[in-house]
Amino acid sequence: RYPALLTPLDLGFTQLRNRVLMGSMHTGLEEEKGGFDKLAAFYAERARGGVALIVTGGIAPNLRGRLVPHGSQLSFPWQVAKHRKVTEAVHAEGGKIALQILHAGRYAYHPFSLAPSAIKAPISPFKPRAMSERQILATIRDFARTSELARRAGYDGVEVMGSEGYLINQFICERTNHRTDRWGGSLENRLRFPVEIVRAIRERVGKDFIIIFRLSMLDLVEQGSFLEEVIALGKGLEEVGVTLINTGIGWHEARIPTIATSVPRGAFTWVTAELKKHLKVPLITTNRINTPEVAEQILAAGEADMVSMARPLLADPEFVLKASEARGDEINTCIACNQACLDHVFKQKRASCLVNPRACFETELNFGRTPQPKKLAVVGAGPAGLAFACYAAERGHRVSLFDQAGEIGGQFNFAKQIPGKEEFHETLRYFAKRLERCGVELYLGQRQSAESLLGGGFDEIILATGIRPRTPAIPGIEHPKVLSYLEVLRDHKPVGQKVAVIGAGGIGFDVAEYLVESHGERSKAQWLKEWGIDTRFEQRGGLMQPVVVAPERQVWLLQRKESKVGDGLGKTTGWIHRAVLKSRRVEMLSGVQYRRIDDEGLHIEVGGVAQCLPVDHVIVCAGQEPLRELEADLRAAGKPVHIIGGADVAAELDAKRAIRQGAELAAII
Ligand code: FMN
Repeated sequence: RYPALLTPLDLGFTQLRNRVLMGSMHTGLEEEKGGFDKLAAFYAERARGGVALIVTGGIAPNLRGRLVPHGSQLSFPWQVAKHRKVTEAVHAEGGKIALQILHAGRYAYHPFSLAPSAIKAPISPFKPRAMSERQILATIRDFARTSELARRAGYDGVEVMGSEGYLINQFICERTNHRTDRWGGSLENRLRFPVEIVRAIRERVGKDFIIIFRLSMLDLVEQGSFLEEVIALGKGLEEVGVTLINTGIGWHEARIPTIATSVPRGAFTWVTAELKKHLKVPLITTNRINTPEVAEQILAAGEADMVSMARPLLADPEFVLKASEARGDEINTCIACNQACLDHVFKQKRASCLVNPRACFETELNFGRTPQPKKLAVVGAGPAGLAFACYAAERGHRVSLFDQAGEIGGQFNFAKQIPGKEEFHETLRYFAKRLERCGVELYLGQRQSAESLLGGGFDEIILATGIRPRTPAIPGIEHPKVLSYLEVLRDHKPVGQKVAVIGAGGIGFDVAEYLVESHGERSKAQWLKEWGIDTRFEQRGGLMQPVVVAPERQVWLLQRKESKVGDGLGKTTGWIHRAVLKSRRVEMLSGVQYRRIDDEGLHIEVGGVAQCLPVDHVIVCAGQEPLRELEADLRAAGKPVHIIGGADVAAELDAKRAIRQGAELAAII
């Protein structure tokens, strides 16, 4: 099926069973009490699903290298036992696992951070201290000691985190390395730290232990590396015995998206492909590789020797197994939303996955067969209803799923039309296939009444009926130029050239992007140009002037709140949405008072100043109300009713909450 993907990789002293590496992900379990038992279950499930080599989330080699004060560290023999739980669980499933060693350098979120030079990172409030020669040598020894302990804990190797702007990356680039001793200045001096780390590790662990180096091949920051410097580092690492080189794209402080859903699939594999021309060790490529087809294409084209998939293995632990059994259409595809993974980790919460709420909850959220099969009706086939219906049917319940629309998906059907959110199509494909496989009886295009439901002989009824957009009380709100977002995204009503969007939450942003972006197919090359990524390797760090794109319309995005527009968006993606709208010259205003809507346009007041926006249309994205009309009659008839998804809490449309709530109810019903 996928011959390149499923071919083993011979590393000389050991073999990998295929070309899939599970990319490093810090999950938050590393620091939780009892978290390593949960981590063991999490990784074991991925090993069982066929991935060849797993890389753990970043673990610090010493105290000052921790990302956060209570961050995970492996430096002492007494810390080995808990790691052994993880390695044994993975080996029992026929997998391999490497420990990632990550020293945060100036990205550390505590006042004891160290870096090559005392230059504060734009994304941290703490200024680091410049490392002394003694501290540098001690840190190199710490990497070697952690590697030795990793070996003792049963790991098959380590990955040295040399990218994304962390300590090692800070030594490599002039941006952050202003030293004048033998660790700074010339290229040879700047590369000394990474090379000496790998040399020290190799000396300590012997020949038959995997050492991966995650190398920043495209920094995407000013004063980043040139291609020649990246190649020189790769060659230096080869000389001291690195086994595999993994790709890193973009420092955390870069202002270019590298993993968000709007990043095209496999957008950066050309970078690894360029390195392949110059290096001998096997190379791993990464970022937004989320289907077996994309992975196969990259490997078959010889762009890399392995592919790394991080989030796609949160979404579906059986990714490789399904691909190898020609069940690719059953894969729960990563939509790169970051809402439950990266956004959680940044808020110090346990990572999970929007499309797979079991991720990192393998010991807690389980769906065993029910001893008491029930006849269940689910009303509404949006995210909450779909998740509930599938899990409940898989547990052995008899489930009928109703929706008045002619297709499943609810609000996902509107999200999928937003430029850059096309991945939602995959979630709908996945659920359609899963419904079919688990035997849910699906009834589309018919509206259910309480009577029809009561007459159906159901034991319990689950209302996942979603929401209705809220209409704010503004004089003139009934004017024909006012449209709800559903009239735009669902009914495709024509929209004029000048548009005001009322409400700057997630939907307001989506609608604004929908209005300013063109809707044709956007090529990868075009995307790279729009973000100013130099694919010719002529510029430092891969940066060049972005190509400016003319917006399709003139749009104002307005909110009543005084806070910055977009403040409530996802931590790791909100800035991208703001940057896109800014580049499309969308006027974003907060603290807006709406006065009236008439033939002239939308009359508003901002900071005491009245003005009229001369718009053709006003699109309302001002929140929503739960739809649960059926509840009262069903309850009055004594029927057990459960309410999930937007019908339960409508404040912000939240697919993560909806799917999780559907799953959790299905686990106990
Ligand atoms: N990369 C690291 O090198 N070390 C980490 O500790 C790490 N933690 C991550 C935690 C989460 C929740 C996520 C989503 C990503 C993390 N990454 C980390 C980045 C991933 O390894 C990977 O580069 C990124 O997710 C893009 O690949 P993907 O599209 O396959 O997910």
